Amino acid sequence: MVGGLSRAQREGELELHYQPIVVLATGVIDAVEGLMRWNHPTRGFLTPAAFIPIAEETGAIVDMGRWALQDASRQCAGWERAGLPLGVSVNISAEHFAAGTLVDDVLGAVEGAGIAARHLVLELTETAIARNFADAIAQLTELRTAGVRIAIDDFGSGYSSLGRLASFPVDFLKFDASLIRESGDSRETAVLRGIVSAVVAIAEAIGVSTLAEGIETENQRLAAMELGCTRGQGYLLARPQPAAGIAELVRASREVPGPA
Ligand code: G
Ligand code: MN
Repeated sequence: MVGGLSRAQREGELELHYQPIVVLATGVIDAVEGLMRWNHPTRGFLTPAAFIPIAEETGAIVDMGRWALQDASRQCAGWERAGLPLGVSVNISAEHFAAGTLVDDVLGAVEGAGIAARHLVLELTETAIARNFADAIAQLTELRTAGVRIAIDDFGSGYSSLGRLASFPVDFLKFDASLIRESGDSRETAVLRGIVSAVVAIAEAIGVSTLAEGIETENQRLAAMELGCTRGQGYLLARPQPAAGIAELVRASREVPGPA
């Protein structure tokens, strides 16, 4: 399977699906996140959990990441030509920072597609940049100076250092799905939500926009809004899907409802 990854890429078995990101107050889709799918000849559709860890081990993830940046940028250009300017997020791996090609790969994709750099958002976890923090920050700072925006993915689910966060060039915090789930213990849920709501308020006050991930139920959507998150993402709002269906969803979400 491992050797299959570069072959998969050559033969077009890798595909980016796109999951809408919704402004909670209005329902408007203003961005999408690109998510890799591998349409394997014998094993069917594989989600990232099934192949990303192996791709990271073998280093194939760097080529795949470069391809994802190019595909997402091309799609973004297409949506813009269709009159639907849309932010597009791409997930970046730790290996891509270590490879030393990230800045060139990102700027190459932006220029190749002819999109404004601000349309591209790089999603990374705190863990992904922890290994070589100073070097990763240098790369991210260079990209952000060029206009590319940065999101911290799965925020609050793993090891977080507030000190490091302060030196991080960041535009979006994506709060991990576990933070808006109900825990069995209502006191625990209340305490957690108090903490998240305080962090959301600080983030928004310093110009960092917030998003709640993994919204699956109406209660979770309401919780995300009460916590003050600007945006949401999750199966309740929209599933990841091939690029072809996105324009119609975006258009529908942006239609201003007429008078009743
Ligand atoms: O780590 P990151 O947040 O980039 O992962 C996104 C993953 O979560 C994707 O594989 C996507 O398909 C999945 N996902 C998106 N929305 C939901 C949701 O509402 N519930 C669950 N369980 N998974 C989701
Ligand atoms: Mn992500």
